[in-house]
Amino acid sequence: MKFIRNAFKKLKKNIKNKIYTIKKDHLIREYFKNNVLFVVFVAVCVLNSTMLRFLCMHTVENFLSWKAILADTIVVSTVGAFGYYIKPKDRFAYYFGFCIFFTAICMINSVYYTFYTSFASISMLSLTQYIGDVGDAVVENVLQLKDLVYLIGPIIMLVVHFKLKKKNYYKKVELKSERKKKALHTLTASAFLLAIFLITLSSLDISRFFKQWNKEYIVMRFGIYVYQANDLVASVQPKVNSMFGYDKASKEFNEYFADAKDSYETNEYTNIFEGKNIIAIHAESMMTNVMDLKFNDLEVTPNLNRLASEGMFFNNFYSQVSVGTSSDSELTYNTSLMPTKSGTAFVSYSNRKYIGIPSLLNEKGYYTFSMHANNADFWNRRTMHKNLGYQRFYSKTDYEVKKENVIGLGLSDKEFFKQSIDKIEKINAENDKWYGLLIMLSNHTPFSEVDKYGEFPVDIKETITKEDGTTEEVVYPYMEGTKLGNYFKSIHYADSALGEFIEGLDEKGLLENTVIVLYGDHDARLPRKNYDRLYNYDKETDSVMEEDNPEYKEYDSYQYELGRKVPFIIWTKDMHGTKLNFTNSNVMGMYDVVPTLGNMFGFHNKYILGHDIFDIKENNIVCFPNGNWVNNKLYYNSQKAAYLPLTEEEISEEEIAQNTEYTNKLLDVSNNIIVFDLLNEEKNNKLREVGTEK
Ligand code: GP9
Ligand code: MN
Repeated sequence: MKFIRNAFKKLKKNIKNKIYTIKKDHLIREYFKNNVLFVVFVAVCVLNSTMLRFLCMHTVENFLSWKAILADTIVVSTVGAFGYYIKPKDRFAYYFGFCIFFTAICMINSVYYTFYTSFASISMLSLTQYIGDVGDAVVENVLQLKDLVYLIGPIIMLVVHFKLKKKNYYKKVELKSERKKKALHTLTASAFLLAIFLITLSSLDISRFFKQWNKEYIVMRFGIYVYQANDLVASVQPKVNSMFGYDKASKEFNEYFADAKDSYETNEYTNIFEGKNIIAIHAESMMTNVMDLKFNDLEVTPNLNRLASEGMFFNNFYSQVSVGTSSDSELTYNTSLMPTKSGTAFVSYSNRKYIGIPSLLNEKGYYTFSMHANNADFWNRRTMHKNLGYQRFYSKTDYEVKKENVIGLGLSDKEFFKQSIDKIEKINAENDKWYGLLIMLSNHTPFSEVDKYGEFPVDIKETITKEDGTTEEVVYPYMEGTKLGNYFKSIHYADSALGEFIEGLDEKGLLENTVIVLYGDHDARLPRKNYDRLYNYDKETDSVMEEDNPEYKEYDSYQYELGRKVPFIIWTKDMHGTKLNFTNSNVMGMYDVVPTLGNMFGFHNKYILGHDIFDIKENNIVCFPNGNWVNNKLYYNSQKAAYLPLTEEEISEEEIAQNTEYTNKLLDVSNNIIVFDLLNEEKNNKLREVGTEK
């Protein structure tokens, strides 16, 4: 009896489900029937953008990226919703127009990606030479089937259109209120999808979206249409910024540099390296405080330490980066200008005039080049390196990148240096004097590929003698398994790559007439709490000491800021033991590099913000993009309007106020130089002429 009742219940449930499904199917079918144009429009545009991603980026992450599909759907359906305001007879033109527009975006990016392994940017179209390049590229590439595949979207739309026409679909009468209702319903649905999309965004997604340089990531997470809109805003922003305040900016600029001289003050380092080749090493996330560290008596950075002890070592040197990290570091190193207040100079202001070290060396007959085995468009380097004066930029496509040689973002530093030596050897054979910047990559956050860094335990090993006279080795985990510990392993790897590079250069005789210049580009960007365990490890309990422990060393926000120093080293093979072999402890910033090196190599730039360290000596000041500053006497925090004294010396309030004012002025002038393109004499002369005509 019970069995029959159950069977009956089951049957009833099945019928109910069936009816519900039929109803649902019916509803969906009805919706499709009435909105076929909109549905096909959304489907083909989303399909195109999905195809673009799949054909360009062959990573699992990309294939699984439903967020991009969602974002594309939101964009296209929002655009599509407005189509409902149009009468049915004219609606096709609207959808077809936008379909062509979205298809064009996909096709342009598809072509661009083939050539540059990156996605297109509207801002670059303003550079005429870029249009030339892309123009050629399009012509050469036009026959590639994969770029034409997107035409399938408009073709499908046309087929659907003719079918609908036959069925008199466009003759349907739709009341205005009905059309409005449809539009609003569709917009509501898009808004609902948008809410879901926003909830799922991670902080990394958001930060990369605003920083805008990691184009592949943005396309992978936000889809090509959002990427292109974001890119449009980024391209327009600098124009808006530079529309107002030119006169004031230009006046302040002229006042600021009114007394600037056409040559540096001479000192004992003037022209000491004139005519020598230069290899500058941009050491990713290399920090000075690591140089003092040892684990089980082994130095974390033995090679860096050797260079520092044999050459000129500036151990109180700061990088002055903002959100543009590596690129900001390159900007300041090359031009002595500070990062911009909004956006980044490399991405948002790449069409401004810059006076870079390479262009100054070009004038002196040097051949100049840069090398970085990453995608050339990262941080917009392809454009900016040319702008700074590098005659040749060797990027990822110039290197052989085998899968087994990849660490983190790309080719491992060891392999990068190895392959670079061959290129430098050739350059050396073909050129009289040369200057190259080599940008390292492996020691990059999140420092998680520990198995690739090689053996370097960051634990504490102790040998204990027991009562019976036998010995035993005890291991305390210490920094093992921590983020900072992994950073030490990573930096140890980078250091050993550096060692191999120097050795390799020497073997080829490339160090004979060459000066090595090395700078850390910025700190490891690890939160302050990571340092607690390093300085306050209690091995007995394998934990961090309590703050009330008398041995507890507080690593406060000032210690953290001071700890962000990066190494700056100038080294030659034969410097050791000479009067050029010393450590300079005066505070120094990345913006002091141009004048300091300029004095040694004999190149000069009038529009610099830093000083020759051998000229300004202990009176130097390093300003940071956030308004903080540091000199030999104190570190000043502008947000808190508080400071940490660094010496016993009395400091007057007046002196602090003066330095703060100096910092603000310097940041303003620097920002104006970039935003208003004030180094572009031709442009400024024209503007001045227009001004006087008025
Ligand atoms: C990218 C590399 C890292 O090519 O230089 O940049 P970062 O994340 O350090 O700014
Ligand atoms: Mn960096």
